Amino acid sequence: MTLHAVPPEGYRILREGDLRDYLAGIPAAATRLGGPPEGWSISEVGDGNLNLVFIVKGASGGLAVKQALPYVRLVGESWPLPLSRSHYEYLALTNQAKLAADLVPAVLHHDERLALVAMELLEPHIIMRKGLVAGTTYPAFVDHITTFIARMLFFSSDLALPAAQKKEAIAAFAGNHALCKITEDLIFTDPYRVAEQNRWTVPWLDATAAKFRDDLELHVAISRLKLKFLSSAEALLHGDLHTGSIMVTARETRVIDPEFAFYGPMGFDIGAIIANLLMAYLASSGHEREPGARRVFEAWVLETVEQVWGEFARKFLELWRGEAAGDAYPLSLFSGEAGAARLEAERQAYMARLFQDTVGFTAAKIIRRILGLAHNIDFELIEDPKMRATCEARSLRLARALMVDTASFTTIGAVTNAARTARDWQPEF
Ligand code: SR1
Ligand code: MG
Repeated sequence: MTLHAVPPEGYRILREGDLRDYLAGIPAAATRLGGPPEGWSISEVGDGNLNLVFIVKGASGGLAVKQALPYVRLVGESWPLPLSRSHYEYLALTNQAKLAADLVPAVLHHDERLALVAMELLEPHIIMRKGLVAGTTYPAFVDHITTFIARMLFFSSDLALPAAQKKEAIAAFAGNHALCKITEDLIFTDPYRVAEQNRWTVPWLDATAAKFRDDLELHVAISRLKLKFLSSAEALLHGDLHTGSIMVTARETRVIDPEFAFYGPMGFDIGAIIANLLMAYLASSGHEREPGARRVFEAWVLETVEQVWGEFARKFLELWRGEAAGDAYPLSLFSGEAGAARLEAERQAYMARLFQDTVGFTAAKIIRRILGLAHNIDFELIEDPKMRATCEARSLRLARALMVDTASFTTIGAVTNAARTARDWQPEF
């Protein structure tokens, strides 16, 4: 198999008519859609930063078709990006389906040459970020997302896999470095220096952005996190696990879009979820119609943050106690009652270290959305720019504390308390 940095022979950007003819020739797709191809409705609905996404509906069912473009959609052809990301997305989806089938979309078809994946159409699911902006709560989310991350991270780690298998798995995703490079630049570097693509809510955040570019404590902290991201191949990550990569209903949760998948530090995925919930919380006052109207939603978000860490840690530890088959922590070194007790203490110490990583990555994921290139609708849809800047400034204040004083946050309750304090803070603009 060849992975292409430039469009290969046979690649073309699909238009709606092309896609109809193409899908008509794929039995699994044509059967799922049903009826004559002329009757299928096809619309391009992609609002993400990188790809085309088509919704196709036929007489008996629907499909979501994702095609990678040879460049970054958000920026245009001046920023080329390998089509091979579609291969890694397919590989990750296949992997996730083995470990958490109910929590990812089912793949019907993959075409390496067209960099295309056809999946089940998730209906009536919506992008979770949109639901959070509207103030909707999702009672099943904690259970689903913590099952997903606990299983994905545990079963791809050295706690579960023999060393040779783990190394083969790292190698299988190692070619996805162009996507990692986006993260290395946009999350771990650009927000802390002058970079052409940075943007923020002007003029209110000008001074804060300048301070962040001069803040050596912050630069040390983000550099340590970047090194961890570059060098710690702990587990197979989703790699972009924000609330725009999660589709929900009141009862269901599906994780989509794993094109940034690679072997990296576990705290990066957990931090992504927590960061995006904290931003939903701190953006919420910018969406309220009258003061206090979203208090119930906000309380739910913070409770969810606490439960995401708590339930993840519980499920991950349960897997470690019951399903460890990897080469890490050989049981022969922990025999007898004393050995078992010492190993259990070590598990708790491991989780404490993972929590510290999670707090740091949480901060990094917040800062990039406010001072970097790619922003999110949690803040962007706040109409009054000064109000938006207020919510963003509160988030930056929280994120700086989480990143620089990470060691003082030893519990998730300390993080949510700091978020509450940040919400009450009034920046002086
Ligand atoms: C240029 S891509 C910008 C962002 O979009 C993706 O969703 C990732 O978060 C990436 O950093
Ligand atoms: Mg995406």
